[in-house]
Amino acid sequence: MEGQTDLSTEIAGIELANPLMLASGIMDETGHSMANAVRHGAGSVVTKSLSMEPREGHPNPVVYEMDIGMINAMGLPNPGVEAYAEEISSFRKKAGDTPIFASIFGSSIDEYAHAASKAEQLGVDGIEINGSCPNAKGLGLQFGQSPGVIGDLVSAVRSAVTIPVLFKLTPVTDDIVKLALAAQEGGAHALVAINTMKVIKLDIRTKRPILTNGFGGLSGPALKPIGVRCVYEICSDERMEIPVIGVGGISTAEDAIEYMMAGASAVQIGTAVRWQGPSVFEEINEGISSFMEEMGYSSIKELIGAALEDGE
Ligand code: RRO
Repeated sequence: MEGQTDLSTEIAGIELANPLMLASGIMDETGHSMANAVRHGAGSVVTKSLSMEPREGHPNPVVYEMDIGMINAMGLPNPGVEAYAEEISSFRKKAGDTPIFASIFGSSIDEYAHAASKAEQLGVDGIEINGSCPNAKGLGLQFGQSPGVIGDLVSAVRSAVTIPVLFKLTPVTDDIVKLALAAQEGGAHALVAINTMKVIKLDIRTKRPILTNGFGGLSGPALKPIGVRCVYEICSDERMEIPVIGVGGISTAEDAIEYMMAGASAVQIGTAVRWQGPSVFEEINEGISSFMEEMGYSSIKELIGAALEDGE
């Protein structure tokens, strides 16, 4: 509770003190940095994407920054899920039982399931399946653009763990609702919409892409209307039963509220944390509370889906 306003929400039976989550891939390399996001007001965190084996990622340059957003092609660098055990326990020591979700990926459905099971053993509260990284052949999008593959992937991960399973969707598709329904049918407890948009930035002097990987993923303000549209489309579909977490370009309370009115039950913040630091969580929580007071909302749950046809 913040003043008169109740910011608490729930995802797949997991209680969140507020709807703001640290998105995967930003300031989540250590238990300390994730706990710092919580200290500054994040209601939960997502780890960087973890695989069974360690990965170095792509060589520099891996990031291109613009006013309208940021393009990254990190290439899924991570120390491997088992090596991450100390980060989870350091997070627990500092942030208590604040929910932590492990983002996982693999090069096969079996590897995804195996990584999810290892992550559960480390004591995380839920799994976020990353089937949507645009930055490495064989490690992301090909698992997340076909409804059939999504269904098989989600059900394999569901069978491998007992904790809630979230599926993170790509915007690189002509029908995100179809992908969302496939994840729901596979047994996902919740969806995360969206990962970054596949883009390219060219250097007109060298006539080559600026990032070593060529393509990259666009995040930040330019992604927001795409993310809001995806959440709105998914949540407008009568067949959808599971909650959706909105992500893409959130840097203000207004952005977070817009996503929630489009149907999101919680939101993730990444690029704004990188640009402004973790205090952005405090600012956004305060902004949401002020808006709720001004508009006469007492629980944030009243905002969820308020802009949809059958909303309030
Ligand atoms: O590591 C990355 O290049 C990366 C990942 Br795993 C992802 O899911 N989304 C993204 O934009 N970059």
